[in-house]
Amino acid sequence: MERSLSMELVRVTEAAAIASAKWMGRGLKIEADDAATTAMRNVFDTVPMRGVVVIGEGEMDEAPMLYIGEELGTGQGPEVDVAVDPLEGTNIVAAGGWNALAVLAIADRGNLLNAPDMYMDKIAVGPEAVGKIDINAPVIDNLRAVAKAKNKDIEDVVATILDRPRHKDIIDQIRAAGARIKLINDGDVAGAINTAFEKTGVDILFGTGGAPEGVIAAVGLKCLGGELQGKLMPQTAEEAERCIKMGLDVSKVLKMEDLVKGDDAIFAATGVTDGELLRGVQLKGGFAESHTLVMRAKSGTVRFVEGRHSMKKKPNLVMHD
Ligand code: VTB
Ligand code: MG
Ligand code: MG
Repeated sequence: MERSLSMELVRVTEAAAIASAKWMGRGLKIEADDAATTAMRNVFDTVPMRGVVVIGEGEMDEAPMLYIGEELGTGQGPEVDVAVDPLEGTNIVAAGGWNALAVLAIADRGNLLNAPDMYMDKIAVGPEAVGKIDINAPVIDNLRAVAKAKNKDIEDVVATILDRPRHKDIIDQIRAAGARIKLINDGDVAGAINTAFEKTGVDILFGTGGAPEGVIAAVGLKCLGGELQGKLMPQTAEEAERCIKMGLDVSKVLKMEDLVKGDDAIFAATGVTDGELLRGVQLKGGFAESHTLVMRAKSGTVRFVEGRHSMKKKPNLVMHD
């Protein structure tokens, strides 16, 4: 995989973020999602790669673009698997909340887990606590492990978790252990990635979110030397059947190597709304500013790219109706 692909992929998430940011706070999550998806799709066509979507917006008959199996790129260059979430946090943008991202990940062909669109139980940490967590262990053991790895008291640890009734039990256990919590309304990709950055103040992610988001976050954490463990959580007999058909054993813990094989992988995320790690898109009139995190697992390079986009020269970036 060419390293110059990283910069090409920044252009992809930037376009998606800018297009969806104009919908911030307007209460229209479908419009925000469509804008991100269309913009992402358009820029992908200019990227020199032979990509196939393995995690996308749905099956061919349910999504007009970025569907699973869709080919992306110019048709020249490396053969890669592509995982996209053009707008990770449609509700966040609709409400003008925190941590919405335009995000994607690529890896050598065949190396990304083709995660079905269902729930995944997750636990994620940054590099200090790698090898010290276990999704099957009690919550308090994982909190203790992270505290020790980061040279903190358990009372100093901040766990992040989606604010959902299904998480009551985990939340109670975190509280009983004396650790602190950052409840998030949506966006557990950002939640997972944030655990690898000191400045976010987040140490560990717990809880059940989307399985596709789990794979994307795992690529990000691979680039950062962090760790995510997941367990597929089929909710219906049909979903359980789907796992069996795909050869996925739901009793098995999915480790980093199961989620993304090898280390030839790239992760890119542009902030749509402001977050602890990335600022959201700023629309300044004549130009837009974007903030992107782009990383390559092979080299371990982590870059923050600030973009300034001229609306005069590239009016298509933000199409006001
Ligand atoms: C999850 C989570 C995402 O939506 O998919 C969530 O992984 C949906 O969960 O980050 P619920 O069914 O509980 O609403 C996000 O938060 C945003 O796409
Ligand atoms: Mg999405
Ligand atoms: Mg999502």
